[in-house]
Amino acid sequence: MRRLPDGLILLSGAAEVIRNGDVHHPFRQDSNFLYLTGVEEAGAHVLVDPKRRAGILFIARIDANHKVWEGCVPEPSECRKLYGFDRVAYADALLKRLKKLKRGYRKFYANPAARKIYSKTLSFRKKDSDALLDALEELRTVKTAGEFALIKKASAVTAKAHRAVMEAVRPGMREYEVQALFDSECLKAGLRHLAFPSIVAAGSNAAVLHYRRNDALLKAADLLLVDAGSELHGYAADITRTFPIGRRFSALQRDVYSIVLETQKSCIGLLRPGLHSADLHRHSMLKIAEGLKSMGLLKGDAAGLVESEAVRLFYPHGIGHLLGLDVHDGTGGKKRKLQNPFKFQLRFVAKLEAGFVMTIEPGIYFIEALVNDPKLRLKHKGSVRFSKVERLLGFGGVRIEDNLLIRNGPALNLTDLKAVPKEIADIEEIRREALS
Ligand SMILES: [Mn+2]
Repeated sequence: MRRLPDGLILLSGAAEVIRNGDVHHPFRQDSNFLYLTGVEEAGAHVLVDPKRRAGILFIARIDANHKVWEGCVPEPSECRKLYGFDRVAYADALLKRLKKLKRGYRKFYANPAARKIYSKTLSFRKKDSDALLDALEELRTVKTAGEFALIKKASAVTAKAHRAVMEAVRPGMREYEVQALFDSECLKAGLRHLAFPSIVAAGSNAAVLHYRRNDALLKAADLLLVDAGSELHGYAADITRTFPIGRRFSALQRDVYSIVLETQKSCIGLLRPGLHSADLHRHSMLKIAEGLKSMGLLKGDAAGLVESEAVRLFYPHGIGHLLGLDVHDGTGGKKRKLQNPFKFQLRFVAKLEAGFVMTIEPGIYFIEALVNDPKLRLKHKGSVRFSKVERLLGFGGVRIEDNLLIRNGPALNLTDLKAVPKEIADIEEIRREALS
């Protein structure tokens, strides 16, 4: 209301999506709608009337058939208590209400779902809708104590599920067995949705950044990368661990893992309000460039390897992202927009603020599509020892990811490192016990 005082604000929740025939996809509420209302049921709308300083929640009126097949949903009186709205009505009354209210307003701020449904009743302008989405992105970026508590709980459950996986993995299993274990640990804790499909990538599959096939065999000599997170009332956790499927890291695995771990810890140490995400990312690229140099895979000075993006052949993603109702949360709205001062690509460009929750997740991968790309080979022939790198193409990759709260002073790591360690000695101890 403060941000957009001159117009009527209307948001519709997400619609149910058919999977096939009579079957729907599991329902997930639109994140902006969830942020404003907390309503996780389909068929809801919210109307904000700044002139009367009123917010009204509209919920679906369900019929007897719905009650027979799907069961009941909360009545308006229960919704008032559940969601903290003074006024709750049925959605079939919304059209009439809009017709009455629209005379008092010249602007209508609506989200895309509401524009689709009510474009015959109200005249929407794209510009106004964009202003609404921008205001919401701006609001959602700094987390309140309540939001933080939900992310913290999701992160705690996620860490425990990762631990269960680390203790249960055996050579000869399939990736989907590991996925089933991770997912069921979250479900058993009452967190019924995952923030994204779990990535369980053994050996060379870890070189696929968003690998989803999850059907390969686990071999003792390989590493297993698990990137997965649960969701609580829409708030996501996102943790990655990479560990040996056998008892120990090989010398090569240890070298690669150590570079990623040192990079991750070094980046976490830099986190503070005011830090530019581009500087943070550049720091991670430098650390990885230095590490790959020490392994004899890159040559030249580290700053030059960052500048030429040679290091991106092995680390082709960002250092992290904001975490919230979307696992890749928005970066703060127009008000926070900054230039990327460097030439390398970057999606997350912002100055960190107290109240941001973000991931720190550097990685090193040996990706055939990059290593064998003729243009990249030509461009980087002076700085990449391709003959050595080619021998590592079956390796896969290593990524280590924790969830952090930015605050005054050192950042708070939400990932319980006792539950799900990342030091080599601690991981090997768990693996040794698991396989003995
Ligand atoms: Mn992530």
